[in-house]
Amino acid sequence: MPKSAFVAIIGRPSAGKSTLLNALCGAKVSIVSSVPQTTRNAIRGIVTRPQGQLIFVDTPGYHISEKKLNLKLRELVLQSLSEVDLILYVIDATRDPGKEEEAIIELLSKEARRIVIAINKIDHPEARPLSVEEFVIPRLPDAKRISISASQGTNLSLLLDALFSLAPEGPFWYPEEIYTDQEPVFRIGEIIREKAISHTRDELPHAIAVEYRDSSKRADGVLFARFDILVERDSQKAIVIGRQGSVIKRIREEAEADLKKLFDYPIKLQLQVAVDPDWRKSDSVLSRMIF
Ligand SMILES: Nc1nc2c(ncn2[C@@H]2O[C@H](COP(=O)(O)OP(=O)(O)OP(=O)(O)O)[C@@H](O)[C@H]2O)c(=O)[nH]1
Ligand SMILES: [Mg+2]
Repeated sequence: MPKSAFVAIIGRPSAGKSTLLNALCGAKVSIVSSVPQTTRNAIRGIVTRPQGQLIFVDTPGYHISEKKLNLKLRELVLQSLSEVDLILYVIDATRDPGKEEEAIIELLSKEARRIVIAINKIDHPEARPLSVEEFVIPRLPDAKRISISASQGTNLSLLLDALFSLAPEGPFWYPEEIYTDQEPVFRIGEIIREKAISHTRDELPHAIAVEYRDSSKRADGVLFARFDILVERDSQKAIVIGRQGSVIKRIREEAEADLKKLFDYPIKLQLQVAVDPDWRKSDSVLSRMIF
C-alpha cells in the first residue's frame, strides 16, 4: 500500500514556503516575492513518488496583526492546520527566531509528532542554522529537523523521505501527472499579482489585489482574459500604470511569458488598474479573494 498525506506548509512571512513548494513540485505552483505576505490562499501542490503521494498546502505567512486581512489569513492557516495529516514548518535561518517564531511554536506544540522542520536558506551567507537548531530543539524536541535550501534544491529528497516516513498508508488522491489543482483563472491572477508586486515597492505590494473580469477563447485556441489590478489610491494607480503605460505593459508581458510555460494554450491578457480604497477592509472583497 502506498503512503499518502496532506501536508500544511507553515512558517512566518518570507520564510520561503512557496519557493519550497515550487521546488518540490518542479513548477511554479505558488507565487514568490521578497515582500512578506505574498501568499494569500491555501495553495495545493502535489508530489507523487514511488513511495506515495504528498499533497502540500502552502499557507500565508503566520503574522500577528489585528488588521482584517491578516486576521483572515491567520484563520486560513489555522484551518489548514486542522485539515492536514502532517506539518512542514519552514524556518528562515537568516533571521533570528523572534516573537513570531514563538507564536508558531506555541501553535504547533501539541503536534510535535507530525511535524518536520525545514531550516531554510542555508545557501545564504548570513544563514545561522545552528542557532535555529538551538532555538527549536528544546521547544519541539520530537520534531525531525532538516537543513535545506529551497532555492538551490539542497536536501529536498531528505525532506521528502522524512515526510514519507511519517505519512500514513493511503490512496492517491490525484493522478500522478497532476502537480496542482488550482483553477486556471486563479492561477493566472496570481501570476499577474506576482509581476505587479515585483514592479512596486514599499507598502504598495500589500495594497495590490488582482480580480478576474472575463475571458473568451478564440477559434484558434488563444484565451483572451481580462483582469483588474486593484489598488487603494490614485497615486498607486499611477505607479502601476507607469509612464505611458510602461509598468503595466511589463507586468503583462512578464505574466504572459510565465503563462506560456504553464499552460498548453496561448493566453493574452488585458489588464486595467482599478482603485478601491477599502478593499482590504471589505468583507465581500476579502471573501471573494481569500478562500
Ligand atoms: N537565499 C535563499 N533565498 C530564499 C530561499 N527560499 C526562499 N528564498 C527567498 O525568500 C523570499 C521569500 O520567499 P517566498 O517563497 O515567497 O516566502 P513565503 O514563506 O512563501 O512568504 P509568504 O507567502 O509571504 O509567507 C524570496 O525572495 C525568495 O527568493 C533559499 O533557500 N535561499
Ligand atoms: Mg508564500
